[in-house]
Amino acid sequence: MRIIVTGGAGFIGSNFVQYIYKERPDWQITILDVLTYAGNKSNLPGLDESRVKLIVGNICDEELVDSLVKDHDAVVHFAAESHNDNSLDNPRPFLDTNIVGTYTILEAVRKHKKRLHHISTDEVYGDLELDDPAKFTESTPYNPSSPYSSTKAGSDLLVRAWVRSFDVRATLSNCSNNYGPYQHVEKMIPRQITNIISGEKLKLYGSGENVRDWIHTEDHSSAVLAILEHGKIGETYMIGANGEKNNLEVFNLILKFMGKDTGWLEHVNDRPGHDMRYAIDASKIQKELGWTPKYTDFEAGLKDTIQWYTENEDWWRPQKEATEAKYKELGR
Ligand code: NAD
Ligand code: TDX
Repeated sequence: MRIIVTGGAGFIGSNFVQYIYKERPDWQITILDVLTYAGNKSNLPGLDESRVKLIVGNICDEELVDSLVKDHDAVVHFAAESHNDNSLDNPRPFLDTNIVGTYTILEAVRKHKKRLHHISTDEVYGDLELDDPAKFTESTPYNPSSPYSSTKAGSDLLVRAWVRSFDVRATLSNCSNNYGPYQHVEKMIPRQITNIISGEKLKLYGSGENVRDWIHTEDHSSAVLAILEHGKIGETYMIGANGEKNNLEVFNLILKFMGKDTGWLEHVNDRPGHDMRYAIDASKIQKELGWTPKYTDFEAGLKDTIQWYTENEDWWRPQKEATEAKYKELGR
């Protein structure tokens, strides 16, 4: 099997590359990544170049994408602009990468009749009320809130249309919030951990009652592999690990595990249009593909993540100043 992993130098894509490298030793992996601020070669340590190749290039580059897809069996498409706060500040790159980039990949897999798995997010469904008994399922109507989630929704709809109109062999997955090592310091959990290490306060948006459904990134990777190998063409699979927690709970855990009191917590301006709650019903992938998450103890996973950021300051320190300067401009 020869696969292309787009966005394979980002947080989740690089975890997937490492996972496949370990779990499928006979596969050849080509990473296509333009190395934006979020892509980092050092997310990919210890890989043998005879099995993993990094092509630095843009998924919107039709010629490049076409030439790579021609020589591979499947594309696993992680590449995206992925941060809501950035999309609220400057939506344009989200339209280019998430919409035009996905279109470019679809046209190449259509032409060369290759398998595609498209990575998406639970945010395409909008948000739930705190007391809503229902969770997101594969049939929840799309209702995205931000430029980020609306471009991800648009990319999902393109994939579905290419399946129906052109018989493209594609599957989709919509996963909840990931955490773990190598996540960019702009995202909630790494931002707070690295703030404490830097002597800065934690920055909580609004009241902190917003709920996210946390999953360890390696569980996301194992689910994607299950879909790639056993998923039914044209189907969507929700990926989640029953990890609902409100933001204040997560902040309090970070404070506790890092030995700080609530004086370290600062309430900052809320994110415009801030989604209240995400929650995933993952029963379809569990029943149909037999997938189950391995990292079900969130507190243990969070402790490991704190330890990783504590021990890998060389990795995150170069991103930190520019990230916080951007937040300062946004008042968050
Ligand atoms: P990330 O921002 O850490 O990584 C994105 C990667 O894509 C980077 O390496 C970047 O260089 C690359 N990239 C961006 N634009 C590109 C382009 N035009 N051409 C080639 N490469 C490009 O993102 P992530 O958090 O790892 O998310 C990966 C995927 O998973 C995204 O599709 C995202 O929507 C989805 N997702 C993320 C989460 C989460 O919690 N982070 C949850 C569900 C789904
Ligand atoms: O400093 C912060 N303080 C804070 O309270 C940051 C950065 C965030 N937050 C809040 C906003 C959200 O309620 O924490 C929650 C999580 O925020 P993010 O890490 O920015 O994630 P979110 O907006 O939920 O989106 C994430 O999950 C779905 C990923 O970034 C997306 O790529 C994925 O699609």
